[in-house]
Amino acid sequence: MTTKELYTKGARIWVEHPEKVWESATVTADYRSGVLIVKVDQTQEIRQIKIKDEKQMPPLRNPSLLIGQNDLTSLSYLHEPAVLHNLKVRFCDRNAIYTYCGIVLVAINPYNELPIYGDETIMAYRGQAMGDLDPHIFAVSEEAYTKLEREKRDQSIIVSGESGAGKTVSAKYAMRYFAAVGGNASETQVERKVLASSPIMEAIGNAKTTRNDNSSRFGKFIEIHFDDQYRISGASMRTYLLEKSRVVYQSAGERNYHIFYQLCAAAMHMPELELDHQDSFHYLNQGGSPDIDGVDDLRAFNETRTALTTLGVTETEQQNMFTVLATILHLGNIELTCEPESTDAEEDGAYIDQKDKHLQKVCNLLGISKPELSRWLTHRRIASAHEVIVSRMDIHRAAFARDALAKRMYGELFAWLVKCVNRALETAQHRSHFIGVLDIYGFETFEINSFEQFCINYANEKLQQQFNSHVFKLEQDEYIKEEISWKMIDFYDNQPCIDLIEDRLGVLALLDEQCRVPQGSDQGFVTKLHETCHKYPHFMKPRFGNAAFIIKHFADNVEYQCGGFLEKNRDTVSSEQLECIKSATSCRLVHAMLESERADQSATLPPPSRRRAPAVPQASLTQPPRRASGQKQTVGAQFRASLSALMATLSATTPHYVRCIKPNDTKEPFQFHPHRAVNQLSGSVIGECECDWEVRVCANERACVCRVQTEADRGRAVPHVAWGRCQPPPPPHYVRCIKPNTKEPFQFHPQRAVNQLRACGVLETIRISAAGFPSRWLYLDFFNRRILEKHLKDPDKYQFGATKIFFRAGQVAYLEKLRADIQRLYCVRVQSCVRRFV
Ligand code: AD9
Ligand code: MG
Repeated sequence: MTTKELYTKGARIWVEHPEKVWESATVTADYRSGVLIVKVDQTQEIRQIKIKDEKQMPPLRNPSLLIGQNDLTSLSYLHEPAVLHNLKVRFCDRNAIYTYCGIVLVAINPYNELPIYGDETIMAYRGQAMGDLDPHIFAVSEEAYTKLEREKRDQSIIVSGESGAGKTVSAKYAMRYFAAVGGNASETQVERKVLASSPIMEAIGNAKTTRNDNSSRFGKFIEIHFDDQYRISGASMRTYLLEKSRVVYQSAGERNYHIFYQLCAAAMHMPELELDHQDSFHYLNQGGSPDIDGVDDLRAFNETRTALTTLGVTETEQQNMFTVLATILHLGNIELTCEPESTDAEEDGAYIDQKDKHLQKVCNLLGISKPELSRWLTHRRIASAHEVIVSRMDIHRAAFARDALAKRMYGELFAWLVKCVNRALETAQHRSHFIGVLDIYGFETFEINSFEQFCINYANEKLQQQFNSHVFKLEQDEYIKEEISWKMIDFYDNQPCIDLIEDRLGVLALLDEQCRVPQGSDQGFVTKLHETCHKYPHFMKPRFGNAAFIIKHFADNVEYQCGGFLEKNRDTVSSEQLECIKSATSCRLVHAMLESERADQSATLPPPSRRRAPAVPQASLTQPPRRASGQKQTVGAQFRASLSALMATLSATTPHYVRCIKPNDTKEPFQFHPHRAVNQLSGSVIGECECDWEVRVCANERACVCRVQTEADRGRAVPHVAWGRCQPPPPPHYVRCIKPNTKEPFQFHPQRAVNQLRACGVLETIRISAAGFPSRWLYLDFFNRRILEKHLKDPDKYQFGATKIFFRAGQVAYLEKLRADIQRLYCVRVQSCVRRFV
């Protein structure tokens, strides 16, 4: 079909809108070269759209018949507005939070408890092929489990999305599924331990942020091991990039890690820790928002303890752990002043009052010397080739050094706990396969982006590369299997962007080099970048200023401010302070935690041959591996090594992707009726639910959604939407009782959603699909419905495969339109016959 034939009067299209992103419009006059006249459906505004290039005509709308499908790739026109509209219809009108996009499961956060995760739902999905039932995280988990059995190949579920989009919740449901189907009828020890690892990791690695009350501040990859009988035999976990800065600083409205507040809530039960109310600690009160709605920290503390006990962390180990946490809090309260104790002291700089009660408490808790700790909190030692100088630090440097010590202690405690969890999960039982679940931070871009965003976006760049090549390969495998001729489809390859980061003279290498030179500085680093990296197509210098650099990532261009890059990459702490802490006599854990520690010598420049960090497989960022020279690896180098180990693991598995989308920033739930949503297996009519809202099953007895729009609708005919209209009703039937909140309209912000869809590669999947033959029909389905050659004149628009017919984008919509036109004509004729007859 030519452009002129497609854009005739009455054609339905999408036009851009600043807030809604896209809005629907109708062509009002047949298209003539250069101008398209349309009427916007909602406002009735007439617009003239100038067409410079006919390849960039406004996107066409799909026939209504195709809207609301379970799988976005079954849309005939595959483009951004079609994806957005379909997701919106499903989410807002049908409250369906899950939608497939080819091999990806798109999950939109409902911000409310839904009755779709019970054991009966797990059993309903057990043994069902993907596509037989509504899209669900359990369907993806089932697919992974079945493939593990059938193909005897390791599997992975990769969950991504921005903060608060629902990654951790999705990962937990996937693990719950495996625990249910891979365990015995009653949970055995191993499954209980796997599930108990979540509250522990959340206590020490999650915190309240402005975006999520339970935000994970680290990435994790959990492998669930299965034996020959496909029963869970153990598990293991790797963690990535814990946000340590939170231990000493929180922005307004945010909190430190949950465990600190839990500990303070339980302070009266542990007087030996000499703790106080949470608000009295500098490390806990900076955000000014110490509570979380609906969370009782004392109760959470007891849950953490129970989970620790389940995982075999002994009472003594737990006590030691709390001692270290209390030490960190007291350390943060030690007051540094510029006032010398005696008036005759001449030195300027930082002092600590020897009667400072928090200094005393730290020393009591650990059993360390007070003069020694006080000395090294205010002095530093500088070793040169000829002499060793000990000098008093200024107050800023002293506070910085103290905070660095607190961060290091917390980081080491975190790493130690991960080891404990692994010790408990890695059983001696036989392990033949695993399913890995990756819950990792999605692409981030803020007003000010720093080293953390750089690392996160680097990780996403690697994951996206793996995703693109996998989708692309699957697509082409299908063409080969169906024996249709195909041409190479080009897809966006991130390698040039990864090169910019990883090359011998790339961002990471230049950063490491700058960390090693004696006069290295953030500014020196960025200047070197501007000089060296301008040749990379993915590198840009900002238009204004010299303190930043821009990387053109697959999802967006991100400007990184260089301030703090060196310090964060070095992550150093005073070796004298560390030695002092290690001399602890009353807390054995400190030794276990710091056993890998050695003095930091970051100011020394290693010989050139050793400048490149060797890859450390399986390295976790929370443990500081060292180079052969004994020098600590930089954070960037460790992250790079742990990412490449992760990629190697993932590429040996069959991946499954879950992309979580955050529908709004205000955490508005859709008001699912909390106490009565019936999950019924028989499919018969439900009647009324407790809340008096009507619940019905559609006349055709398919699973349905019954919605009550407003209070006034009660008792009247309820609009309902049948699920899976084009497919036979799936057993079992689900009925969702939904009471939309009339005061708070369902919140789906298209602008926010579309950015996330772009960032998490859903639109790239669509693009790869659309470049090939996105529509496929089984011959049987197609039979009787189409007469191909007659209507599709161009043979490039379709191909006959072994079992399916493959269509280019838009062809099914075109055939549907012809069919609808013929039906309309037929109806008109019948009506006129009837009229004549009457
Ligand atoms: V972060 O990057 O760790 O800050 P996540 O992990 O993406 O983030 P999380 O899973 O913690 O987000 O979800 C945030 C909140 O959304 C949860 O605490 C729930 O209140 C809510 N949520 C997410 N998914 C669901 C769901 N399937 N059903 C109900 C959900 N609520
Ligand atoms: Mg999370």
